[in-house]
Amino acid sequence: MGKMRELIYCQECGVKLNEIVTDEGVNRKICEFCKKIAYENPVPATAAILFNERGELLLVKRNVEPKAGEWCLPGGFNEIGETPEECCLRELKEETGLTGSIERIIGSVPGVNPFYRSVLVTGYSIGNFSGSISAGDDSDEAGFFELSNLPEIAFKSHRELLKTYMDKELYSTDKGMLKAMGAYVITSGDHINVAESACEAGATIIQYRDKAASQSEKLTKAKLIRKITRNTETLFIVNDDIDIALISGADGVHLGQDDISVEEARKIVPGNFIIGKSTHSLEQALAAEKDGADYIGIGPVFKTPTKEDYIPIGVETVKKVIHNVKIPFVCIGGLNYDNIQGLLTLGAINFAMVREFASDTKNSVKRINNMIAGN
Ligand code: 3NM
Repeated sequence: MGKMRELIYCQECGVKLNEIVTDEGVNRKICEFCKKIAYENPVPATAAILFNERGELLLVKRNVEPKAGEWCLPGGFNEIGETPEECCLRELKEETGLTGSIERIIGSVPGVNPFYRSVLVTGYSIGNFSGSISAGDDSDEAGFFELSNLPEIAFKSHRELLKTYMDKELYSTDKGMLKAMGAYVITSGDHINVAESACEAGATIIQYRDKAASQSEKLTKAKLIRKITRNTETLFIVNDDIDIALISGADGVHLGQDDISVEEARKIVPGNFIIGKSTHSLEQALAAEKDGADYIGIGPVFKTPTKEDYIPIGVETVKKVIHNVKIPFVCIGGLNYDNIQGLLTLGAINFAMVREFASDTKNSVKRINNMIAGN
């Protein structure tokens, strides 16, 4: 990064600026001709953090200085009259061809810029993106990169925003991680034992699903599973019961079609609380996405005794979901080692199971995760 250029002349009339010390004791520059202090404030800019369904990060290759030819987050300077959020989405569209919506603000980071002196970059995470990549405006190329294989990111401010995003665990407990749920373990039988083994095997998600227990029994078990999963990488989700999820301190709740809506549930949960929704058709999947679900279950893909009244939706519906739904999805219903292979080939990467994880849980979780990883 070049040295910060000092302001020497008045930007309005071109007269050389004088240095003064204000009544408050602050060093300022003044244009004696315009009778105005030349405030030296950072230029507002924004940057977009966007992950695709595989957990890869969107970057653009700049074609303008500074840092032409280098990769950075999509973004740019605020235009007069637009909000930072509008700026971020406009720059995203101009530089990558993609449209999306603001998920959350990540933070504002100061930066030094050889042309614009000082900038203040506000980062936003972007969700619900659509469109196909086509680089434009200040970028020559745009593409998704695996986190383990990122090119050097040109701007320190962008690197800091990305770090904040990761450190706040927005990535690990938010949609980025959910995109790569892998083996999603739904407990049955000896729920605590299954949860313990699943956690030990490194399952990404454990869902406590207990149709037989009373509410008070469920709460006791949910608290135990919370204890098991606390301070681990494993997320804990409670099926159906939002009250038990909240009281036990779970990371989220999984709602069925007959439960309260995602929109209503959202009103009473903490900001980063995960809300999943069971869906049984493309229409329901799209409705759940619109309703603000963080992820959906889609199934039953195949016939299953665990939910025997349901008609299987089949592989064709999974294909439609892959092509039409932007939020993370997990396949469910009648899955086993054999039929998962075909779903993996289609591009599905998350698999929720009851029976396969009911016994020999540890090995089953490892086996499924290895399959997903392509081993
Ligand atoms: N939900 P198994 S299918 C709990 O389609 C559940 O929403 C489904 O059990 C859905 O892995 C299902 O034993 C049962 O087939 C999954």
